[in-house]
Amino acid sequence: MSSDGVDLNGAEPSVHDVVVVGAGFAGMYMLHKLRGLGFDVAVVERASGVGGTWYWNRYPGARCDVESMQYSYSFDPELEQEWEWSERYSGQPEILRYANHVADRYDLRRDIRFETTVTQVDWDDADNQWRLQTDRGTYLARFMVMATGCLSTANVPHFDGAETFEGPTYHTGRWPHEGVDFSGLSVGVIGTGSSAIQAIPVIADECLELTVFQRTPNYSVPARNEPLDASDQADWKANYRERRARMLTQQAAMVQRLPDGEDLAKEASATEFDERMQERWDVGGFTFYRAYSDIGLDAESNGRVAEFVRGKIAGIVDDPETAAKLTPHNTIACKRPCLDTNYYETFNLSHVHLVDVSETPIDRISAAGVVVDGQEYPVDALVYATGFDAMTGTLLRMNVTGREGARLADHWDAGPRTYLGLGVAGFPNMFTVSGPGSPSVLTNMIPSIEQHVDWIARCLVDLRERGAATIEPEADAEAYWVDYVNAVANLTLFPTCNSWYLGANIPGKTRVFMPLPGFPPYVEICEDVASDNYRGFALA
Ligand code: N01
Repeated sequence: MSSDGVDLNGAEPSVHDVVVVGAGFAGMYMLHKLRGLGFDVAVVERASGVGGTWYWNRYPGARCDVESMQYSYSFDPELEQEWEWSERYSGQPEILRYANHVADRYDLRRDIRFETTVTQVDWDDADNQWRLQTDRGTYLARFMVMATGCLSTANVPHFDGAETFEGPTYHTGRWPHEGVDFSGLSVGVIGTGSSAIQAIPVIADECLELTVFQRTPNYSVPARNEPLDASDQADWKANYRERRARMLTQQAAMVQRLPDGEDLAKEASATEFDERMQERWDVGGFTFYRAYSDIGLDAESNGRVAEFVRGKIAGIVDDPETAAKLTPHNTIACKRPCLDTNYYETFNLSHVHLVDVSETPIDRISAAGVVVDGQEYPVDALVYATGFDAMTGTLLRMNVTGREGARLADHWDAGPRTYLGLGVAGFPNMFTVSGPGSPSVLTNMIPSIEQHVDWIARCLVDLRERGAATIEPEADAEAYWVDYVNAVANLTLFPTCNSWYLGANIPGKTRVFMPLPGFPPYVEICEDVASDNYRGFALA
């Protein structure tokens, strides 16, 4: 775009009240909500379809760890009633079908520009509007909503020689749409996070040989996925309003199959502790981590739970040496907890091999495989299950500049700074859905998204009614919020190990705990801020 407003691509810029970046669950609901309130909204999306995370993450075994009846929109009771889920936890194809159903049902596609990548985003101080340059033209809008997801920029670590590998390589977060056939192949998987833990048993079923390169062993708890019982589904549907309301009172915005334990793990007798943990191991899912109130807070209690899982690994994995390699010794659940279907069991299969790269990192990738400690492990195909540049990666890659040309990348040089995870000082009229500093990835994402979208929509209506042109966080409010998020995180065990929550998986990324633990108090603060004349925001 030149200074006289002519689009350098030759076309007139597309002008809207609001431009939304991303057509995942956040962008779709934002569009629907704002459209209903009379705003002119355009959504830009780099993919060729809706669904965000579920559009990209098509790796074998991809499945949501949040139960289907809770991992769905609540904004329309008719939608809730008409959609049928088939399993306790939905697989990626079913969630993507749901996203497409929502897009069709609310006629969302007519305002989404697919296959459009944002390349530069600038605030125009003179006109009080955002200019988004994309590879397919320019957009002008007074407001901009970043619905770009928390885990949307793949992390592909650098390995010497990677370009010389002669077989195909895949990243779990950019899986080919046509699928991959591993039958008869020797496959290597790098990484043992949530994605790998889901993918490894499924790939192992299909391939000839599987070699897993593990840098840090991970705790995983059985998901216990199963077909969704029709009466369970009917029960949820009959009680959706009460259950949705209860979800919002939970730390992670989801209700568990068993009630949260209110007592302390370190005070439980050995028998009582084992019985309770075993019951939760058998029930499956995140309820395991809610057995006692102090698992995420107290090192001694956490250690007892970790030891319980270590015992399970020793019991499941036949070969003691492999079991020892698979056994983690760090804090349990300070990395994102994993759920699995036969993960540890998979290492009992004779064609599945585990290579520990914790002490001796991967040297390089050769034409024929992966080289560790001078030994080449031949593979025909290589899967990078190496995660994402979480929470900030996508936002920073869009080259956002705010007031007086200040760069978001500079403002976030020492870690992301936001107010409420919703806005950034010096970047007026820019909202981030599930931005750093909000509970986001520590919760069931869909209720978190709905809470943000509803808050932003209410804010835009309030601004319209008051005739205000801009809203932006005050620097003091932002500084207070950054300190608050750090203080809350430091009350927990989260900062005690290297996780992507801290940015520790990306070389050179500043180590700061990015999400805010605790959904209900956060929602209350957001409500309070809005009701108190958007306390901490400057309106002009
Ligand atoms: O990524 P990760 P993910 N050499 O960052 C390893 C969500 N999710 O895609 O631990 C060797 O967790 C790295 O090792 P280390 C969920 O929020 C949800 O699995 O850093 N290894 C680690 O083992 C999840 O947390 C669902 O030492 C290297 C792995 O790669 C998030 O997405 C399903 C390496 C990366 O694990 C990300 O999960 C899947 C290197 N140079 C994902 N670099 C559901 O809801 C990295 N690694 C179901």
